[in-house]
Amino acid sequence: MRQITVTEHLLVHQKASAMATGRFTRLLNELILAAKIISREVNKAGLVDVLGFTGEVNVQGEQVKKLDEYANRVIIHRMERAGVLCAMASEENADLIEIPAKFGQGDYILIFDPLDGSSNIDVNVSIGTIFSIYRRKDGTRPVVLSDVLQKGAEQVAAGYFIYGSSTMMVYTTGNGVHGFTLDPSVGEFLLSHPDIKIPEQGKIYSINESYWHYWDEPTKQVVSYFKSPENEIKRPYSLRYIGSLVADFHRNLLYGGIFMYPADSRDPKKPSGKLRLLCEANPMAFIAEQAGGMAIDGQRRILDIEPQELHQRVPLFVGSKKDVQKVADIYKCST
Ligand code: AHM
Ligand code: MG
Repeated sequence: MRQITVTEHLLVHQKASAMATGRFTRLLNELILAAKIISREVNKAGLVDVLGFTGEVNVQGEQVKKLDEYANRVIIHRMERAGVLCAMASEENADLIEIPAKFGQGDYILIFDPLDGSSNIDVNVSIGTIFSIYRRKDGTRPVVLSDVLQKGAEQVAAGYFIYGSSTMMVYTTGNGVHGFTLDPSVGEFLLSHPDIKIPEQGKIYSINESYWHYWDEPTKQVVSYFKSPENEIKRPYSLRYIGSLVADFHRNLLYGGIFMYPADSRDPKKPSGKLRLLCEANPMAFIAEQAGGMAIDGQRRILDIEPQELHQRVPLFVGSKKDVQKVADIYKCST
């Protein structure tokens, strides 16, 4: 059977777009190369001295793991030289990352989480890189923060790389969701999951249930619903939680189900939960909707939220349409 590489797939889709200039393909190709480099490093993580903490604390107040820092550096290094970006934002950097004038500028904005699920690095459990791409609205002046704070519905592309039992790339440009698996023997991502559709209703719920005592009543009701033998599917959903958003989301995308990271009262500084709107919730919401699923913060569609700051956190409920709708219904009844 003829194998379709991700580059071929991009070129075919680019031809179908009136705005195609080749610059977007260049952007994604550079990102793919960065991910291949990260994947190589993740795969040999136990062999070389890249595990463990660097001793630094990132902008979120979390310990920075060495591989996180490495992945962040690789992406910034490659992408700032691509000549197609006007700015970047990373989960690991407090401020916007400017593109030095000497490398040339373009109109695209790249937002990313270089290595998501980093608590799993040391124990050989799947982790990933998440990306979200926008186009700036005003190219007549240097880029400012408000150019980057666009709502998720404005994304031109989003996706993730998952470093699991194999390395995969899943992406959307608003034209369905497509998955590619890295064939290490040829070093190419090959189309393995064309036009992914998430089942309308799942059998899996994914949440860190140890925070039960920090949730409000509607959130407890939501989780009780999925555990109940009297729910719509007449049996308890299976609980599956890896603690890597990319891996939990990817499994639910293929099998059907719901991922939840609600608000909780553990830390008064993070009343909206843990996940970040720009680099985690928005890209996953775009992919979920393109696959026929849904993503909300409890009441609102994630993609309609107007961001106020770069590292804004948001409650996230994402996955199969009927399951996410159920959450919306429960929250609605309780307000
Ligand atoms: P990270 O970007 O620092 O790795 O944090 C995000 C991760 C997600 O991948 C995952 O869904 C969540 O944190 C798990 O958090 P918790 O340990 O509170 O369940
Ligand atoms: Mg993350």
